[in-house]
Amino acid sequence: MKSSTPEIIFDDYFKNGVLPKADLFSSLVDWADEFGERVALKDEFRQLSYRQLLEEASGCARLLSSRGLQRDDRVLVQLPNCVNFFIVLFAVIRVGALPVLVLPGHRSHEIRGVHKVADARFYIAQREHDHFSYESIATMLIGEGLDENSVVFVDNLGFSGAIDEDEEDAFVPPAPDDIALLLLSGGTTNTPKLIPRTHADYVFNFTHMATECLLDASSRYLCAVPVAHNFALGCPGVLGIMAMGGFAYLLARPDILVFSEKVSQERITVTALVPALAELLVEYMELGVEAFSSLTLIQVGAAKFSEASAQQIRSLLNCELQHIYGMAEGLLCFNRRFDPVSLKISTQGRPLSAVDHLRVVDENGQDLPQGEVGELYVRGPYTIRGYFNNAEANREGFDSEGFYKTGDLVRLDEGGNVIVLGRVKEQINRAGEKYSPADTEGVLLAWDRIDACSVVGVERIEEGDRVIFFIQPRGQALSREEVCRYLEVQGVAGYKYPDEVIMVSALPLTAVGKIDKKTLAAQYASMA
Ligand code: OOB
Repeated sequence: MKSSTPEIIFDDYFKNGVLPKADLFSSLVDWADEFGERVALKDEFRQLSYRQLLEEASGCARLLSSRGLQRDDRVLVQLPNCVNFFIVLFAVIRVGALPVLVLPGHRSHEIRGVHKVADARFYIAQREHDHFSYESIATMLIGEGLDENSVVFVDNLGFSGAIDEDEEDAFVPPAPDDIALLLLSGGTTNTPKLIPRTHADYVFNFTHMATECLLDASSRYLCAVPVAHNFALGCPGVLGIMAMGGFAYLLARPDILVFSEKVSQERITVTALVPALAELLVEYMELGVEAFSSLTLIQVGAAKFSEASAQQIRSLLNCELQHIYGMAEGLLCFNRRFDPVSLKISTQGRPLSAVDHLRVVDENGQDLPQGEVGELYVRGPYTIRGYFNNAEANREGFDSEGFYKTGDLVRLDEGGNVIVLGRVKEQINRAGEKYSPADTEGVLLAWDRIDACSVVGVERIEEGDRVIFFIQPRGQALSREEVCRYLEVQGVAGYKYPDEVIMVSALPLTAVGKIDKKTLAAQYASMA
C-alpha cells in the first residue's frame, strides 16, 4: 500500500539518496547473515540469536498467511515487551500486512477506537499480562465483527521451522516507500490517529539514530518503556541496536528493582527512559550506584525532563545523559555525545537529519525571527505527510507545503538546538503517555451521573501532567474512586485515570461558549 500525498519534495529524498532503498524484513535477513549466532533479543523466558529470530519470524509469517492474513491487511498487535513482539512484527511485515502497534495498557475503549480507523483483519496478543486478560478485548473485537479465527494468542504458538526456499517467493517484497507499520498518535482528538511509517523512513530513522548515538555491536540495550512506542522501537531503540549487531533485553514491566537487577546481570550499556522512570532511578541510585556501573548512555525523552534531575544523574553516574525530543510522527531531536554539557542539560538537542526542515511560527503560521517562542512545524525525510485514513486530521495537522504542525511550543537557539517550552495542542502528557482530554470527556459525558465535565492537565515538570477532572454532577457528588471504577468498567486505560476529581456547580465558558480550561487550570493553581 502506498502512503498518501506523494509530493516532489518527498520523492527528492530518494533521488538525492537521503532515504535508503531498504525494507524492514530484508534488513532482518541482512542482520541474520551478518550477525548470525549472536544473541539479538532476550526476555524473562528465552533468548534468540539473529538467525533464530529470522527463522521464527519466517515461520510465524507462514502460519499467519495460512490463517488468511494478506498483504495490506491491518493487524492489531498488542504485546508487552517480549521476544514474541519482534517475531510477530517481522512476520506481519513479511506478509506485507500492516502491524498496528497498540500499547499493552490499552483497554477495550482505546482498541475499539483504533479498530474503527484501522479496520483490522487480525488481533494478535498475549493471553494475559500484568493481571489483565486480553481475551476480553478479543471478545469485544469479535462483537465488532472480527472473525474468531483472526484472533491469535501468541503464547500458544511455536514459530520455528527452517526457511523453505520455495515459499520465500510467496511474499512480494515491498517498495521502500510502502507503509511498513502504523504507530499510534498520542492524539488531540477523540478519534485515534494512525501514523504510517514507510520502510525507507523507518530504516533511516533507526539506523541513523544508532549511528549518531555511537552504538555498535558491543552495545547492550535495556528496553524498559513499551516497545510499541516509537522511542523504544526505533529511536534508536531495539531496531537500532539490531542494525548494529547489538543485544537488547526486553523488560515486560518497568519495575525499578528488576530494572537495576537486569542492568547489572546483563551488563547493560544503554537504556531509554521517560522522565518519571528517570526520576525514580535518581532516587534509587542514591542508595548506591554500583549496580549501574555498566551504563554508558541514558536517554530521556517523551516528556520534559527537569534540568535539576539531569544534573543529578550526571553527578551520580559516570554516564552520558541524552535528551530526546521526538514524536511518533517522525522528527527526532537529541543531544549529541560530544556536545558541551551545558547544551545537554538545557536543550533537547538538534534534529537527526541535516535536511529536517524546522520552522517556528506564530498563531497564523507565519515564520518568527530566530530565538522567538512559537509552534514548531516540521518537514523532513522521516516525518509523515499525513495520517492513515483520516482526511480531517490531515487538513488540520499539516500546512499547504506539507509541514507537520507539532503543536509544541519551542525556541531554537543559535546552534539550532530545540528548547521545548510547552504546547499549544490540547493533549495530556502523563509520564510520556499522551492522550486527548476530549476522549475521556466523551466517556464521562455518557454517564447519567454527570451533567458536564472538563479534563484538564496541569503541567508539572517533575511529575508530568497532573490530571484534574472538573465535574458538574447530576445529583450527588462523585468521589475519585467512583469515577475510576466507572472508567474501568468502560474499559478505559489506567493511565487516563484522574489524579484529582473536583465537583463544581458550573463550568466557566469562553466568549465563544467553549469550556474555559485556562480559567479552570488557573483556579486549580490558586487552590494549591
Ligand atoms: C515521543 O513520541 P510521542 O508521539 O509519544 O509524543 C510526541 C510528543 C511531542 O510532540 C511532545 O509534545 C512530547 O511528546 N515530547 C516531549 C519530549 N519528547 C516528546 N516534550 C518535552 N521534552 C521532550 N524531550 O514521545 C517520542 C518519540 C520518539 C523519541 C522520543 C519520544
